[in-house]
Amino acid sequence: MFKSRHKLIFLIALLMIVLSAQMLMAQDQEPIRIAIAVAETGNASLFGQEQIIGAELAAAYFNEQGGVNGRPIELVRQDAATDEAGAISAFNTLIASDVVAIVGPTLSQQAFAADPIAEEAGIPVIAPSNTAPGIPEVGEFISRVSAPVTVVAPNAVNAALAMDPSITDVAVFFAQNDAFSSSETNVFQSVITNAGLNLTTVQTFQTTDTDFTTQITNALATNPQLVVISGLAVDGGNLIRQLREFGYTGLIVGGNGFNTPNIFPVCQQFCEDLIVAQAYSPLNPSEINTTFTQLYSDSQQRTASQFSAQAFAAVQVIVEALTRLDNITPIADLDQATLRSLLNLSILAGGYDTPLGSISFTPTGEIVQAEFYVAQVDMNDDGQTGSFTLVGGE
Ligand code: 1QQ
Repeated sequence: MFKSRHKLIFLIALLMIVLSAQMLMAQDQEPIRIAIAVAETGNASLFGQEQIIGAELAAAYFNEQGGVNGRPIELVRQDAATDEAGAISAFNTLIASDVVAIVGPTLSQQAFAADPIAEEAGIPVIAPSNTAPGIPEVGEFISRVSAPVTVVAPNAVNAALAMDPSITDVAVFFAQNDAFSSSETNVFQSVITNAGLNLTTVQTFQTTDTDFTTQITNALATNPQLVVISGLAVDGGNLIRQLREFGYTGLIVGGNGFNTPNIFPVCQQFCEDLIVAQAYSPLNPSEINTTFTQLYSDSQQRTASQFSAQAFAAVQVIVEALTRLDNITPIADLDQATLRSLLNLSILAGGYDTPLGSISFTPTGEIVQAEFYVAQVDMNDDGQTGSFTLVGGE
């Protein structure tokens, strides 16, 4: 008895020494740098803030799990701002640095300008939120974890029609200076006309607009029972608020630009009942999503959201692809160009259990994802906070 207790204490002590030696080794090693180049300034920072949260939660979590075979990862933040110039400049800085891959930029409009530079330089880019058609096709090094509008957007209109089968007349609004909004509206419009509905008007605006009086007056003159909007968070949120202030009481479908709790303070109580299709649900019961939602709500005191989950998934894909590569070819032995290009192949070859569910990539870098959702906004009495409540899954 006495002997076996000593043995136990000895074994525990030994285990503690081994564990702390491993931790010291991991700390000693040069970190592997992964870039996150999203909108930290400008209007798209309403998305970018959520993306930074997701990426940082992933970096902390995977470091706790041992990083890449014991080597820690380090996130390198480079503000890609809200325009093309910001994304190009961030990408150029990162390409010239020692990062192995880039997660970014936030907007498709920026990606079409910056991704060709990364492609030319041979650095893997994982788009965390670019949903316009044609993004992975920019080149071999470009992939995405954000399912395209062609797959996601139809679910929102279908959910609205299921909620109110008497809808016949639909008005559409879209931001014409934004690549994502222009492609999403095409999807919305074909779903509407294919369903035999009457597309009463198509109103255009700019993502920099703040006053939508003309467009709203035009649209309301056609008596729509459903309004479908493709825009970004600030312009879109203001448009919704003004639609309600002008007396519109029918259903509103918003596109991917409304997929952040940061729209709540913009449209305030008028966000209520907004219908949005989502490529993520906090209710997904997988182990990694349970971990992610817990980490998110502990740090943010609110429910995890799509853009954070997608940024988390992007970092996770890179960490797991690096680990797989390292198991075959020690990455410490590779020069930068070889590492970046083998990492890209490893990214595309893998399957990943992420907060978005099980995902993989087509050879061109398009995400393969199984589960999509539709949510409706439920605002709290403060008119500033609220939540996306699931209305249907697919
Ligand atoms: C795109 C989008 C935006 C709404 C991302 C924030 O989907 O630009 O592709």
